[in-house]
Amino acid sequence: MRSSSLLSLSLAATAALAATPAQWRSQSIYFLLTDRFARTDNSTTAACDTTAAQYCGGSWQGIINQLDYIQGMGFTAIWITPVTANLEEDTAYGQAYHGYWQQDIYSINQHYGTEDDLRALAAALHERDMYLMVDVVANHMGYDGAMDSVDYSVFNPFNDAQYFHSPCVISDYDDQTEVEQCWLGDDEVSLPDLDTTLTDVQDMWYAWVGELVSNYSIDGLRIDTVKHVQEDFWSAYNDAAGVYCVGEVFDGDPAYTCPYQDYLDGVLNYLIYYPLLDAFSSTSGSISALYEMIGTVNSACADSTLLGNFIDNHDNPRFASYTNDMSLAKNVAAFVILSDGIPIIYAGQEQHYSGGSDPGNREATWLSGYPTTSELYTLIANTNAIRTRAIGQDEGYITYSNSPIYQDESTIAMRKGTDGSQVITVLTNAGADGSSYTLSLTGTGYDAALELVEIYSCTSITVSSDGSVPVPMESGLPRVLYPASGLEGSAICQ
Ligand code: ABC
Ligand code: CA
Repeated sequence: MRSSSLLSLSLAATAALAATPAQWRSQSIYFLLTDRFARTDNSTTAACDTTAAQYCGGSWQGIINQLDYIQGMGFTAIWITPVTANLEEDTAYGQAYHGYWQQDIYSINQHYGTEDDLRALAAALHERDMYLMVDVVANHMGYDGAMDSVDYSVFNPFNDAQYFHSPCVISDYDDQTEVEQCWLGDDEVSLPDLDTTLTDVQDMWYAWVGELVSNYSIDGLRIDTVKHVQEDFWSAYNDAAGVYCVGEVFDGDPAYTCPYQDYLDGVLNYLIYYPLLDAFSSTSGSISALYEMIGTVNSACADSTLLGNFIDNHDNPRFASYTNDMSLAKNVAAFVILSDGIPIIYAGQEQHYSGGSDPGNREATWLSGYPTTSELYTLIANTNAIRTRAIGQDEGYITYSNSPIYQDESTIAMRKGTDGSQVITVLTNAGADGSSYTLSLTGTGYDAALELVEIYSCTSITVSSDGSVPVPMESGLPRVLYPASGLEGSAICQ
């Protein structure tokens, strides 16, 4: 007994990368629904009808099998959906294939594999120096049936009504008391809302989260439904987890969302999400609103470099459902990766998936056959590569506040990184029909006569004697500049 617990302790110590906020800042995350990314049998043809909302057979072992595909895009971490055991019924909204309808927090969801498979996933990631982020839910459990019909005895450990708020529906999202104390879901699938102000409930969650992290060598957590639990619950939860936590506060208002960063290491960047979507989902989107929000987030949030950036996720229609213009998809992906914060790309985004609202946005990735040559796969790989290069060469890159240096009706340029090795990103919503012209860009901080490389086209550019940079714009494509000397010895444009 004694020696085996010592053994597992030492195994955990070598396996876990013990990831702090500072360590996560420089990561790049690939987000996937375990049920929808890859199957144990490596099938690329197994049917998966998103509308049917049933388990499609994705597994933890399947993820292990496809780590080359993920790492090949330059990702250093994955975020997987919740791992706890969920309700088993086929509800009015289908099965709990997404994992957010938990009933037993001490058992894992066997549809995805065994406990050993989950441990093997952590180990396989760590072997590649990659991190594992797991999604966790503390706000609620899940039940197939109406709010007033819940049989609380099915829950483990919260097996009695005393652990929950009395049933009521969140009807007014401006009423924070309702948002915290009433229930998500509806009378088809109710989400019994835990009374997270009770010491008993808090103690169970804090103990549970610490055990989960150490049992499975988890490096970070994505926390669900953060705005539905009182703020002061979260500091102790984050502490008990002992790893970087990024919370989901589904709200685009910095005044509402930023304060949660005083209780959790980071939050998902719903602040940038809305203006980013607007700016690039059409050729008439507002660049200035995006430009402005960059500054607002910088001053309103405690640390913009610990936010989680995204344009696609499983709750919102995919970017490509708004526009099929590939150049716009490239620009928006470049923004997600090269602005402040930790990039998060959602599985299928690299194959230009275009599913609409939940459940349409949860396509099975395997149906594409994991091609590594598609346009966005390559664009994402190149963009992660330049970010990783800058992080490696410039100690100040990752904490440098991304600074917008130029805007016009269709263009935004941003600078990130300290003098001499800054990355300049020039994005446009001109679209694929956009004209070819040379943008004379000032304010980059580059010295006159410096040799630069535009990393997507591998074009050499020389900074003019007056310090301006002639940026060749073409067909609405994004442009990323880096000093040529900084690329020597790398795989970028050599
Ligand atoms: C199921 C079915 C769906 C069906 C639905 C009624 O029931 O699958 O087909 O339409 C899980 C599953 C879902 C499932 C739900 C409910 O459970 O994944 O498939 O839907 O059973 C998280 C997760 C999400 C998860 C849950 C629940 C929570 O990411 O995948 O869903 O564990 C709210 C929550 C947020 C939650 C999201 C889905 O709902 O706050 O935590 N996500 C407003 C509100 C937000 C609200 C949002 C969407 O609407 O303020 O709080 O999110 O309903 C901006 C504002 C925002 C505003 C938006 C619309 O506009 O700034 O505040 O958001 O301008
Ligand atoms: Ca709640």
